[in-house]
Amino acid sequence: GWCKRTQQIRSFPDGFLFGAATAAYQIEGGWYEDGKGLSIWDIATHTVPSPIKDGSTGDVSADSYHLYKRDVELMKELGIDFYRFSVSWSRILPNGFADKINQPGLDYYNNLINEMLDNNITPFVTIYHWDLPYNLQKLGGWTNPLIVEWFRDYAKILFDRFGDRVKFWMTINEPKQICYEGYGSDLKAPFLNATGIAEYICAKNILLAHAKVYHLYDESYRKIQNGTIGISLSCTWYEPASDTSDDHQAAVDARQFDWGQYAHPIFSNAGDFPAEVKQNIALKSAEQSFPKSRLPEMSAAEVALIRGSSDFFGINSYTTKLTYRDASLEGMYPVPSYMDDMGAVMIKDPSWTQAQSTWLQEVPWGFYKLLVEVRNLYDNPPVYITENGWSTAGGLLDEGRISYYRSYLTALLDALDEGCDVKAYTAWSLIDNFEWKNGYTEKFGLYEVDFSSPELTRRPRKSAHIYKEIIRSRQLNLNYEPEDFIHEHD
Ligand code: PNW
Repeated sequence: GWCKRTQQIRSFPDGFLFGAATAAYQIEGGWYEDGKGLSIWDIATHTVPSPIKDGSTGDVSADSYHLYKRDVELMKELGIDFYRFSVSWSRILPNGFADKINQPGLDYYNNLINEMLDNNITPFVTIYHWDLPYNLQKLGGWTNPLIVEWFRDYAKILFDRFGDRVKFWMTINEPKQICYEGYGSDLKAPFLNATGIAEYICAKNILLAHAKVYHLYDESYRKIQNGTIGISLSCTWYEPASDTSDDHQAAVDARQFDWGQYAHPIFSNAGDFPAEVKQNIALKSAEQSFPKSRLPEMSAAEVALIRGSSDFFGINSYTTKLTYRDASLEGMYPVPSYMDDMGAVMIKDPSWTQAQSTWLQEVPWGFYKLLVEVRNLYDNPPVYITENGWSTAGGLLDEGRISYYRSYLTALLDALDEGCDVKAYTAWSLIDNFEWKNGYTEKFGLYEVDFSSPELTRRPRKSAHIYKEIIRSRQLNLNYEPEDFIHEHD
């Protein structure tokens, strides 16, 4: 079981890496500059009426397209080992296809990478973080199997142009959010909302696209460029709401639908979609008179292509949900649907500390259980925590974020003590940014961005001082107080 250590100072192992992350659409701005093409998020934020909570856009955001040198100053000040950022596909390939490469787009990322390297910050590049070229969405986006080739063509250009200096690659950020939130619901662009069908087609295409790019790197670039490449999955911990076997099975199903759907094909020995996912969807499909399962099958060759196609397990983890089975909820979800297929109900525990984001609560023991479960299910793969963070409404004195980072890093240290092979930790996010449908109403930054100032001024929050000391000392000291911060900002 999980038991929070009371030790006040604990050390991270030698070689453990600390970083911070962002994503292109959330920080760059420069949405229509220097030949960039439109992405699905440019289209979404310019739709009338706006689907975004505060009606905002990423047109300018933190303007990292122009202020990247300032961003690198922040990285240096924090002392992070690496910075995880994403490349905007349509900045490199305005039409999505590899026929026309946009030189100013290449220049931007070359300048950013070189500036980081000059300051001893290791670049960690996410190839795809949700901003699909609109031109490809018109052709169905991630539901069109041809995207496997389009994505491979795009990734090849990044390896060719940046791979001499970039040694850490992530193919795709959070397939579940892309497929379920974007295609199975209207939570993310392109708001397709075709649940029970589209998210499963997307899932298979994403796994194949990821695997093709992994093998491209493995076969044609690794020898020369000597880097490492993997994928990141968003992993929520689902805790049974009671001790009944029904609720235990509901929690297993929720985990398998949420992240097992992507992790099992890549990280398990058997490969393919997990049994729970295949069985649930096949059963429901039959009941609903579909001639075959709505979950696309994988051929033996596809299973083999995907299995083992990641050098590390990238985990984005934020929170935990209670899970139960309720047979009387028959008719609660649309049919067919992803939620109905899963057959579990997820709720928040009101006693857990709540962030500004409704979905986010502080549950460090859930993070610990998740890491141990990943160790158990997938033979202890090398794990990079590629996102973890806390939202507030704003302000520089962010005690809630400090408590969250400290409790989650404590859970991480406990997992290391249990033999989990966690090699890196990434804070989300370096700076405040465009939080998708919630616009600028939720702040995740270690640094505040003053979006009302023409300079888009960046200022360190108290949590930035705390994180900086953790990185400097390679230790978690629960009693550390940054004196200078308190004098500066009283
Ligand atoms: C991530 N969950 O999404 C995204 O990668 C970021 O772009 C985003 O800004 C950040 O988290 C904060 O929302 C999430 O299931 C996906 O709990 C899933 C979850 C949380 C965040």
